[in-house]
Amino acid sequence: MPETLTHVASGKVRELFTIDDERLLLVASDRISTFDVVLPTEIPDKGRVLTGLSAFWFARTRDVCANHLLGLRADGRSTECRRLEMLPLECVVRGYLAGSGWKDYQRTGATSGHQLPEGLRESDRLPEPIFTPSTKEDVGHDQNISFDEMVALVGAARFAEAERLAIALYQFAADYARARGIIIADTKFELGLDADGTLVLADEAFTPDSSRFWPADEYAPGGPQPSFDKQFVRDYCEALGWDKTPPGPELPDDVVAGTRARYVEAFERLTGIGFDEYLADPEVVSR
Ligand code: Q0Z
Repeated sequence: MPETLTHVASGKVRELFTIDDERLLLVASDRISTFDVVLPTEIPDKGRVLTGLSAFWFARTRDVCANHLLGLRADGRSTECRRLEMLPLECVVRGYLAGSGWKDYQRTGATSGHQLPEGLRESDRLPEPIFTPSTKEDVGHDQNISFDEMVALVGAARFAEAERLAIALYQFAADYARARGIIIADTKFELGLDADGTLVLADEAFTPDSSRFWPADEYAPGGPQPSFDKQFVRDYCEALGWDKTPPGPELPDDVVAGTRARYVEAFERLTGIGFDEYLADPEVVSR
């Protein structure tokens, strides 16, 4: 009998449905965004790559932090997960100086209350990873928030626990990826509370959509780094002279094929599992 699911939320490239009171279905599409705009052309299998990678990390980090994953569906892009009470913040961890962290540092020498050493260059590795949570904004960019604002939102004990978990998760994934030629410069994820009040890793984890993935063999601090996954798309868009306002441009076949290959390469390098094996049986990443 076909299931009827209630749609509860749409992200730029994902959809969320209710299965029942306890369970949600998270579905990753093949849509791609660049410069914050979703493009009209899809990247085949992108949603499967991201779903498989997330499930892989959930399995590998389960001793670091509990997670929401109940199971993967045979389509490889749908995750059944526990419904949690989500914390009202995005957990961001930065191991390298990029994006808004770099912008803040140039202006103030600090980011989100973390005073940083002088003389750092764009994309430099930080002395240690830092927790720089942000608010969830319905429209526009998430806003960085101070320590005091965070504590007001979730309380001091929860904040401390979220920070400890977030740093431990990042350390694990960044070390793992670095040994496989990928720098995870920073990452964003969501934590929720289960009925027992335990903090649980939810949503997606350490995918190229939720993190900056850089090819380690091209790492050259002192400027921006190429994106492991989206560089062909960005280069194409820059060469077009598109003004980065919607609608975005259609992508030509070679850019689509090259980008798909980069996603599959990230999956295979990180998991050590062939992507065709994943397509045949998505649960291979969870074992
Ligand atoms: C995640 C999101 C969207 C995809 C709510 N396990 C959970 N329990 C309760 N809530 C969530 C989760 Cl993952 C939850 N999001 C973010 C929105 C598509 C993910 F539209 N929102």
